[in-house]
Amino acid sequence: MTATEERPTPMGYGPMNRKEDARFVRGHGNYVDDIVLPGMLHGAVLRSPYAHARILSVDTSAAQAHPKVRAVITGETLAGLNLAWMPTLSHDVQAVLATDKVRFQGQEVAFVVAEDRYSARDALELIDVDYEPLPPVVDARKALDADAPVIRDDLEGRTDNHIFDWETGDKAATDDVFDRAEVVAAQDMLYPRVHPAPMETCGAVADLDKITGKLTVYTTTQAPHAHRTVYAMVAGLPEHKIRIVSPDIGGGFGNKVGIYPGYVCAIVGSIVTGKPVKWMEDRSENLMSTSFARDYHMRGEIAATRDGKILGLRVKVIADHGAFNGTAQPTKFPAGFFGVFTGSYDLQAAHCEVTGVYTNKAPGGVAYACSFRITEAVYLVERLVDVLAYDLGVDPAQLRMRNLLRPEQFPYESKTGWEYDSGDYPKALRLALEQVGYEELRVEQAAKRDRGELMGIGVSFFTEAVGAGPRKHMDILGLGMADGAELRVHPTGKAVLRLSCQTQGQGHETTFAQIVAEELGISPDDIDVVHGDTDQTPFGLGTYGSRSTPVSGAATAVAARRVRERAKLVASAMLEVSPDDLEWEKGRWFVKGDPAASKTISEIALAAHADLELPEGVEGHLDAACVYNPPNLTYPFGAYVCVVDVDAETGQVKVRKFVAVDDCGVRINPIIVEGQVHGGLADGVGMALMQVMAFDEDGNHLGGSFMDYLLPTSMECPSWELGETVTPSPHHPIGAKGIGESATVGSPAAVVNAVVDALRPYGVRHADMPLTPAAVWRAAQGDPIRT
Ligand code: MCN
Ligand code: CUM
Repeated sequence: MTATEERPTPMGYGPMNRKEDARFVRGHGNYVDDIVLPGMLHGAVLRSPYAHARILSVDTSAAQAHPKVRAVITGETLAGLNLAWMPTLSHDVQAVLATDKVRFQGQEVAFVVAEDRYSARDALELIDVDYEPLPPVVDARKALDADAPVIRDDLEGRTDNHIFDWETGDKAATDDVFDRAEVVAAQDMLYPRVHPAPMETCGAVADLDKITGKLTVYTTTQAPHAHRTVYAMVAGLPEHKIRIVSPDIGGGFGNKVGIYPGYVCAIVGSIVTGKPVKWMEDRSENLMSTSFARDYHMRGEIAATRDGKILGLRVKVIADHGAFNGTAQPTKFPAGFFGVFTGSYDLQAAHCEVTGVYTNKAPGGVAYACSFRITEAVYLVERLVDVLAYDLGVDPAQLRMRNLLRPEQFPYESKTGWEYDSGDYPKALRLALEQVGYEELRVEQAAKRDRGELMGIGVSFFTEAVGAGPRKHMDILGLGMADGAELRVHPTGKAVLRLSCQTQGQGHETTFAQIVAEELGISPDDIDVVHGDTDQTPFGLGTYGSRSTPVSGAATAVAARRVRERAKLVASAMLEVSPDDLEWEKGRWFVKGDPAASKTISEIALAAHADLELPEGVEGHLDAACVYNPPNLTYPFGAYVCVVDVDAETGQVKVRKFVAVDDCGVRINPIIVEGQVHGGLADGVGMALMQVMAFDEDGNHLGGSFMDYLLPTSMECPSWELGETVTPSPHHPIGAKGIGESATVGSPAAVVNAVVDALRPYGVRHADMPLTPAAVWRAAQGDPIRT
């Protein structure tokens, strides 16, 4: 299926070209940097050249004297307004502009507002900051050493770099399983620091209207309502005086969940100058200072019987959170949803401990299509299963097949307390193995090994957990994770749907219209989806953790069903029969046994606004709304197989073939689902083979451009081969599960497993990402762990 084919609009689910593409492919997208307001000024951020240094003085006089500069804001200015520090999404604080120390290279130190962007940048050079360099903490594994410099001496009583200890599972039961196990395999592994690198960098245009007192912020955000509430709480402004608009933001990938200092500076800049202020970071600023992902140092152990029955998992993690704990995840989950590390397997016991530490690096950790750290969890367990297969000398696909949860075990409560809603795992794995031609590939591999050629086959199986989440378990900064949808049906039968979630490229304008179409029989072309503007949409926590379909999609379906029920009452008045005598068929209510006696949804919509005598208690109009509080997460899953060829001389890896079988329950729009999977698979190849945010021992950031931090292109990607199974979610109104992060979560392990499999003739059992040619070559020399 290709997205460019001409095709009719389906009246509901099915392949449909994206409505938003009409403007995107014509260059008519409206990104934050496209916003131009009358009299708008431009801001630029001065950043720290040091990873760790005391600020002795900041002299802004020369910058202030620049003829085009309108304001220079420092940490001291902000401290006067009580805005030098802001709360993070993880109940820590982060410096907006540094006052006492800088704590990572690229940290925000001062903000210049000028008449144009160039002058703002030029004036940064005129600011004189006197720094006293301090020794930095770069290696998370040394952050808790007794002699490690204390990064967060701003926090009262702080004498070390410890953030949190978190554990899950049953330690005693797990230790017992390990004590009794015939086989235990252990492996240290690093999921390196990587970056989501969306197409549009982060930025904001802030506009305070001094007459009305209303602040409008056009900004790159995945969660407009959450941002508004945070600004309201921090600035003490009432929410109705703040409007957050998130237009076509050019990709998010988790990079645009939190609030960055630059946004706050743009707002303060507008307050100080009385003019709109635009701040857009450049690519280096984005890579150096905004939410990174992963950075988990993991030690995993897997216990099994000699004949390959997996019994237990034991895990210890050091989590590098950077200089401020700015990770975006539900409050009770300091390690995100890493607790699903037991993966897709039936085992007896599991236990995990995660210790979070501060280092002199940018804050973040939860981004890049991670489903709140399920990327790390899946990578860990899928590498461990392969390590176990290696030690036992068995086929990794068969080992998985033997241990996968069976369909009759669902709903399944995992050993760490997650209730998997539905699945048929063996079916998905069987399909993937058939589709890729697994047996034949193993024969080909054996023949190649005989000839000294390196070919590898990597399998991964993943269970995702998306759609956060039940309000009683999940909140962000105390805000429960429910989302609203409002559906208004106009008199002519066209509709407008207002959503709290926010698309960043996932095609919500199309798929959410399709949900309404499926429920009401109004063409998706006639349904306008409005999102990304707090003045126009109901409250909700936004788009991340692939929660839009599981939460807002459910809200949409429920609201549409409420419209349908209202329509039924109006139709009964129109047809002069009891509502009980009516039956629904997509697009119309008809009289049972007399299908010709019917009213279409648009006839009903008109009547609902007309002078028809309505039954007692029926108000007229067909509008309805829903606030959806999900009863559980949804659990998409999938089976991936990757085939690589490795050049023994150069260490270069070529991904030759990749089969991905995904199950996201009912698919609303298969083209969009496939597009999401394609993107995620490319992410996986990127992380497995090319990407890392590296630092030198002084904490200098070594990945500040796309020359150093590599994005995968079509050259590195094979022609993806997709398959599907459909296991509806039993608790979701339309049986859909999320898909936005599945492939990013599931694919890195498949690629790494394939490369390690290729290197088997060298006795390689594990090698850390990214498997660059140099790393592959080193692994073949017996040096597999990146240090
Ligand atoms: N969909 C569908 N049928 C399903 C499930 C989903 O047709 N059974 C459709 C949805 O309706 C939606 C899309 O697939 O149009 C993705 O849906 P969903 O899985 O609900 O994910 P979200 O919309 O919440 O998107 C968030 C997710 C995340 S968290 C990251 S990170 C990521 C991802 O989406 N960022 C992206 N994919 C991205 N794709 C693009 N182009 N840009 C990003 O920034
Ligand atoms: Cu973890 S990236 Mo997405 O959840 O926005």
